[in-house]
Amino acid sequence: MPLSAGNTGVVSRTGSAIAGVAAAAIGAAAGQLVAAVVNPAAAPIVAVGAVIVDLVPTPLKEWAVATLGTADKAVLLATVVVGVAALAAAAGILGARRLGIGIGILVGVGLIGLVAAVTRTAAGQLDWLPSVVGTAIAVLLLRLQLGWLAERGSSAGAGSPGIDRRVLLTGAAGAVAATVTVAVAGRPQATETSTAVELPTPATPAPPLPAGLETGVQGISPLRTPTPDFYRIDTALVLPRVSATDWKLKVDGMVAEPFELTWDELLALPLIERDITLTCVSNEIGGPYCGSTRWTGVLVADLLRRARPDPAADQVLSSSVDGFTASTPLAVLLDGRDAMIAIAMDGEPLTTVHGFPARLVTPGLYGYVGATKWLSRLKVTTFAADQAYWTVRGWADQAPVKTACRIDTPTGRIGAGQAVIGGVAWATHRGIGRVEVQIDSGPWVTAELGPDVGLDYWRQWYLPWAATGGSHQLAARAYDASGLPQVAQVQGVLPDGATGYHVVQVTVA
Ligand SMILES: Nc1nc2c(c(=O)[nH]1)N[C@H]1C(S)=C(S)[C@@H](COP(=O)(O)O)O[C@H]1N2
Ligand SMILES: [Mo]
Repeated sequence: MPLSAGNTGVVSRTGSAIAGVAAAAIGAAAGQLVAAVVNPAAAPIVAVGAVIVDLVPTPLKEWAVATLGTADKAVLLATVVVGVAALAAAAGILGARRLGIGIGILVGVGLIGLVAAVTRTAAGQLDWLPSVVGTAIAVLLLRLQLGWLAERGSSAGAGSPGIDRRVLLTGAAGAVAATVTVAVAGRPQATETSTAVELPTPATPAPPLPAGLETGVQGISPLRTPTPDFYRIDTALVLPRVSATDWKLKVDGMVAEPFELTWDELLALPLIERDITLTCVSNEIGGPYCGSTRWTGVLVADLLRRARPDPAADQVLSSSVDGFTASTPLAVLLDGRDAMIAIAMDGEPLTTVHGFPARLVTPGLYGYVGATKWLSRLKVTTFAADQAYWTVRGWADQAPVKTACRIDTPTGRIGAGQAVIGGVAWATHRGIGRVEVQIDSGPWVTAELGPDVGLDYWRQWYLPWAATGGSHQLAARAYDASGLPQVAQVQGVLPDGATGYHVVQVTVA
């Protein structure tokens, strides 16, 4: 069997392309398999995707979040897969003329995966292995198949060479490998529950949550967001797996007494339980990236006081095991609010997607400056010395949550007659004082507010409406507890959160 495909008769272009793609697909699947053992984040395709996540310019990223929502990760991975497939097809076609070129392309692709994997912040010692194994297998398979095609080409002479059956079989194997890989890599991770950990009873429990308006107002956001429905935003293509027993929190930087805490030491500290609304700065007016729940954890201020920050410090840079960082003003963490290292949501240990085993939650700040998941370190520092993941990418250093109001219901088409307009409003850490609704160009009418769960929690609201036939425009706006109205002027999410009123169109039949 000729090992070089050079200069041997007619070789089908389709066959060579299939050979290239099949070689890459099986190689990538092998890489994925090795990564499953070594480190899931080191799978070549995933690692390249992660590098792209870090490199995409902020406006493009914003566009992706706004248009694709949380499907942005799947679309990104699909794009990487299509890109690799195109290069692999080229490797097959060019490799049929000169094997070295085909091999060169595959090795180049493998190298990109390898560099992407080993340069991740949280890279492990063996993170090069999945790419190396995958590339080696892809190269061997390409050589083998191009050999088969050349054999067939030379025996067929100048006629139609057809495609060698062995290549078709390899192609089918490649298709299966790719399908299984994509299915396994893309399986929903959001529903996974964390490994069982015991949570002690909080030293200061929260009072029982009052009944929300959801029992009476259909379509309104429930007072407490069920954890499976809680929005998820992060840069992680593969969820960090942190075991509570291995977990450690380092508190250091500009402090007199740096220290480390283990999981057991954390749980031995006084635990607080608080109802807090968390919002993403990428939430457009009326958007879904806002959730409210009961958090259990340890006050960050307790830990900072123990470490004794240098008076010159003005920032706490929190880090995640996956390399994500957030910069929180030190003054905010020490001003008496309930910023905490949270270990539970709605009475249950954090789920993996929400940061198991421990994360930061800072009431009143958008998530990117105060809600680091899979938390591993609090470094006391200055804004002059350190920037965080999103602040180097154009987002603001100071990002208090803006007063906002969302209309949850009605939407689209409704029947004429008695209806209820309802939604939620938040001015986290300032509290909601009033919500007003405007129907068409009528006067602004004050809505009824739902139960008060505190300054850090959103407020449900509703207004009965006798809906008449035709098309109507509904608008809503909120005031914080001090009487300040939300900003009317329409502004996008960059650099510190969107403003403007939520306006919806409804058709009444
Ligand atoms: N490790 C890590 N933590 C993170 C992020 C991230 O990308 N990585 N994103 C932050 C952002 S932008 C938000 S809005 C919140 C969202 O928290 P959730 O996914 O639990 O709702 O997490 C924050 N913590
Ligand atoms: Mo966010």
